[in-house]
Amino acid sequence: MNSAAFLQDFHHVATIGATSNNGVDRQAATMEDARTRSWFADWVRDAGWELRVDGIGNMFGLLEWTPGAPYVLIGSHLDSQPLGGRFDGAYGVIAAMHAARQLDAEVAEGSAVPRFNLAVVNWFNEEGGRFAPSIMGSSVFAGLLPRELMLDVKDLQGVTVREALDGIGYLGTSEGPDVASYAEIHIEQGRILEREGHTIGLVDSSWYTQKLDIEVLGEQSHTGATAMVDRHDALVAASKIILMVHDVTQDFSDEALVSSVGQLTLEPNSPIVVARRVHLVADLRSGDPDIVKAARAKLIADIDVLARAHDIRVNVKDFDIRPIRRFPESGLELADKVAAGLGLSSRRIQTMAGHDSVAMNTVAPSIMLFIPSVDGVSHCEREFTTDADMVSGLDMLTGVARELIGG
Ligand code: HGY
Ligand code: MN
Ligand code: MN
Ligand code: MN
Repeated sequence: MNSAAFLQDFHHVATIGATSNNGVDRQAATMEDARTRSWFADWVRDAGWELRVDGIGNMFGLLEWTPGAPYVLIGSHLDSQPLGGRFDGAYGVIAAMHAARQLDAEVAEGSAVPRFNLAVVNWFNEEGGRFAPSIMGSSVFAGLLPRELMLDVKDLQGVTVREALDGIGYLGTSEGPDVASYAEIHIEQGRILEREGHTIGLVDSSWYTQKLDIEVLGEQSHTGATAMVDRHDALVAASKIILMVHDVTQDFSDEALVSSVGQLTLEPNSPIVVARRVHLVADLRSGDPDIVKAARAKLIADIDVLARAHDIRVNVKDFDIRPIRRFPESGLELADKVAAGLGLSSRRIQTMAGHDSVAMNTVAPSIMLFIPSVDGVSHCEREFTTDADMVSGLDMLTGVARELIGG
């Protein structure tokens, strides 16, 4: 395995869309995303693999060893959050490319012809920062989200997914490969592996998550001339709702429920105008679906009381509901064996963050692997993972993919 070439590629891609604080800003279908996409496309073509782009901008590099056989698919996503980290997603794509290059060389030298072919993937819009929901490209590929509807999703400037993908030349027409199984490696984005001193996480399940799309409608007026009794200030009401979303976690045991409002838009957003409209997105997640449902019910009831008290309207819509998904035991046992063979300390772990593997696991047996995040931080420029752990993860992914292709 040429880990130096892998690290060189990783640190090169980290310069694309780099921010001044060691992060990256490569939101889906922006020019920065387009630059990593052309890097991926050139690399795949130079490797002599077939490049395909499907109808929602997912990019595949296909290695066909056994004509007509389905593909083991390995990869992740190159798009990032605004002011995001260099590792989230990109690590998994570049590790998949180098794992595939290694296996391609082994097949070329070896005698055994693999049972399955191999493909690498860069999923479109896993992050959902610009176009919601997240995990969009893999969910369309898995048939969980309708492509036509997703192509009409707009960003805050009113640009649609279709226009943005077409604008960067990645609104493809090909079909993705027929998938036999899927494997993905990703940073943990939490602090369990680091705290316990493990190198590899074997993801056995994902948390129940849902978003609430909240629209607060008050009355626009002059911040100077309007008497306080006459104001219907959407931003004051929205501020109380943001605190409700945070405080509802205290109704449950420590860390059983996590919730935040991460996105807020304000109209008209002028210093001397009382706000007319505020749009919020709340993100609720738990390992127990009943906890999310109970928290949601309490929020809806409390928001209703607040709206009456402030004589304003609040519209709440359920959005992006994801059930708990369990990964197959056979994949966990396979990964366990590979980790042991490599002498890498591993443990089973749940993921609170969403991943493309969670969508893929609905259509093909999937294996999701983690490597440690320093301080457990992610979705921020301070995100960090050591070269040593990245190389261990690359060895791990290569070992798992070698088993899955069945040479
Ligand atoms: O949805 C997620 O949790 C992922 O980070 N995009
Ligand atoms: Mn990710
Ligand atoms: Mn992410
Ligand atoms: Mn005036």
